Amino acid sequence: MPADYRFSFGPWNISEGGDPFGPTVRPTVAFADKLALYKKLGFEAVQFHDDDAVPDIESKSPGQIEREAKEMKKLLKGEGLVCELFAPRLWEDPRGVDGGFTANDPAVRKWAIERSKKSIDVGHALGCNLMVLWLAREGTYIRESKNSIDSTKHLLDAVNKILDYSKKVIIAIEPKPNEPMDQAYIPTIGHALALGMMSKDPRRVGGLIEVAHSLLAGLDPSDDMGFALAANKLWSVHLNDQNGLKYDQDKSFGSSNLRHAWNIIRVLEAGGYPKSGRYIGLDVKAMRTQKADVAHKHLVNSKEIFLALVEKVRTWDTKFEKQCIANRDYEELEIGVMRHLMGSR
Ligand code: GLO
Ligand code: MG
Repeated sequence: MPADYRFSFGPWNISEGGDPFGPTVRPTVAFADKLALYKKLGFEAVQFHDDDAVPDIESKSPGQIEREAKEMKKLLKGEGLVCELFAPRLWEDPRGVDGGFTANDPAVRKWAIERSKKSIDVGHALGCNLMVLWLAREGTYIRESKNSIDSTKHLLDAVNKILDYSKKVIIAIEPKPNEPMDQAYIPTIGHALALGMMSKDPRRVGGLIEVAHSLLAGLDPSDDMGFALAANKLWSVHLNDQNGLKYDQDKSFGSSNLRHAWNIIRVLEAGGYPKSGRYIGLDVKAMRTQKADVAHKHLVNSKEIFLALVEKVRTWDTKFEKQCIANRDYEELEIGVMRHLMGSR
């Protein structure tokens, strides 16, 4: 088994199974019990929402936030874990109903930036500098409700204020084209990196690419990752899968698109991702049908598929590939890939 990748997931990936059409179907797993599962399942790092680390963060003073985050760091240490990244969960607060950074109400925009600063305090107390901005509600249900020029400027302003607040923080923007909004303002990695380039410190803004989000945008996730790797901006990934253009499914990695998954690993290997020390993050959901005692299989299964495909990439006959390319015989190349993946020859 290739040992040079490190894996992480977020506590929200062990969930109660509720969906928009039905209530929860599994009991809540206490945060401490989730932490205890990480190492057992073969994961080394935790992805945090700010209020995973400090519940009810809005009602707490800066001193209390820091104390609680430091307590969480001790818990992590006790489990032999680290914090990979942290994210401000703006989308659950009633004030963020129509977005935070791009809200029409200036008081809400101010709140979103203040909340992001609290997140940074939490992240730093957890010993982490990598902040993820998944811009959940920064978009529109109908185009007429906001102005895309102003919204882009508001997003830029937020990024700049975050960069000003901490000289240590680095931001990975996680693009997604839709859901919960009809249209998001930062739908692709191209938009995310362009926003970073417009910021006051482009060196500190990069991206996190989620497979399902690229697929929902009609793009190839491995090419998206290649684009970010070429710019040295792939700072984390959310591996999962998606069966076509529908709601965001967060299926186990490789379970719908094995060929996509193989190409993702090819590009991560070619781009030196394992050597960068960055994590392979998962963002996967258990099926709602899964019983509570086996509602973590999607995590280990995703990791198993990932590692099996690393093996496949590393045992791929690159001489054969070069020869096919030289002959411009892509039919031969394709059947070679399929045989290798199927183990049929
Ligand atoms: C939802 C996103 C979400 C984020 C997470 C980190 O579609 O993928 O899960 O990755 O909240 O900010
Ligand atoms: Mg994600």
